[in-house]
Amino acid sequence: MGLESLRINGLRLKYAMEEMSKIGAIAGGGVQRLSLSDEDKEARDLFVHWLKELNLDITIDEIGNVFGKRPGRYPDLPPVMSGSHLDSQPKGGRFDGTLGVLGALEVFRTIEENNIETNRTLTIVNWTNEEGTRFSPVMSGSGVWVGALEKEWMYNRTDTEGKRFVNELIRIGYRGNVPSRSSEIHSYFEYHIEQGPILEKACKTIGVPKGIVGIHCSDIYIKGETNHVGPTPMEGRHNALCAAAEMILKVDELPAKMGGNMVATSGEIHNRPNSRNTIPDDVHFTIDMRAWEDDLIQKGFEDLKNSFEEIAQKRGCPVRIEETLSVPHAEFDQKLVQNVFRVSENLGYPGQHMLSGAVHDAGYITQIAPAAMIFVPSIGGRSHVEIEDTTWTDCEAGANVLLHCMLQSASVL
Ligand code: HGY
Ligand code: MN
Ligand code: MN
Repeated sequence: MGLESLRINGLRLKYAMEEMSKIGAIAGGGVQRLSLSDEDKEARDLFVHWLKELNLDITIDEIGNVFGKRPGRYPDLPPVMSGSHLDSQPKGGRFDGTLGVLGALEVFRTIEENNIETNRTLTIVNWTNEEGTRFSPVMSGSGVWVGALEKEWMYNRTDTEGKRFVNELIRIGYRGNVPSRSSEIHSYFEYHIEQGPILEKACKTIGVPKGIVGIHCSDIYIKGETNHVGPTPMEGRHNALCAAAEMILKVDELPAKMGGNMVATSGEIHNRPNSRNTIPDDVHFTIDMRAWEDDLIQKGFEDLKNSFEEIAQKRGCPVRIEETLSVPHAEFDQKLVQNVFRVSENLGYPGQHMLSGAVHDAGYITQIAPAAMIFVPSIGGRSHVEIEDTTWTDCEAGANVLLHCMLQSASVL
């Protein structure tokens, strides 16, 4: 059988997805596997079990990234890598990240059962804490691996209960002893659901992003003065939650003011003492800004800082602004992007060039190696929600594209 006619096993991929979806399953049909939780550990254990079945050479690094290697004919050549993440959003979907890990696993299973020897080594990876919801920031496993984030800084990040990242990593048994430092790789492919409406609207099967938007995350802390809500006159109050409310509206209004393709969101807020009859004096909220144009993000952030200072002064509520993450937009390797598009069309799947508005570990990988992504449609353009869905036919199509992209790259000497 020529390699051109090789296809992955769609049913086996569906079965693996369904097995993984049982871990952290929630009532609405989605999953909740927050990074370094018991559910994350269980998902990792199942992944490692599947890697062992394939006799892969498994390593776990100091930040918990899990790698499985299938040696090629020339093991000294830099490998071809693929993977994504098994952690999820709170009340998240079954496909985000998991499809990229188990899609790559299905590619490895297909290659193994057909006894295919590749020139280059193939590596599969599950990156730690891609979602960055329990421990910010996003993409911390790949960020440390490429050297964009400091390992010690990440170790000391805490969740809302004050638990440290490193302690939770040790608790679930995934602080490995291999240094988390990138090694040379030939090419990286990440398979993922689109998470937006473009492919469905265009009736296309495979999305081929040319890159990923830049992201800027910050944490805002406001101090007010607490008091009883009844006897305290309205005049002279320092209500930290009211200051936050005004600031959050500035965030929502920012993209229209800045133009370009910017989006800006405040998605998380902590209000203390959070009592209906006490004036709030301590508020922490987050900002997530994204745009293809990096300077737009910077200008937007300066604009917000000015407005926040004005609001803080007016309300007598001092504000502290902490920049948590700033990652410039990432451009994928043009040759690999063209390969993904060509492979899709050759397999009979209509392709669509696009941009990624979600961030992915592949963005960090562009800092050290050629990378590209493969998207499949999200039903209704819904993601980070329990009803996130993609048809099994599309899941199979994307995995076939991944298979042939990896085989092609792994044959290059
Ligand atoms: O935030 C993101 O775009 C990703 O889902 N972590
Ligand atoms: Mn993802
Ligand atoms: Mn996500």
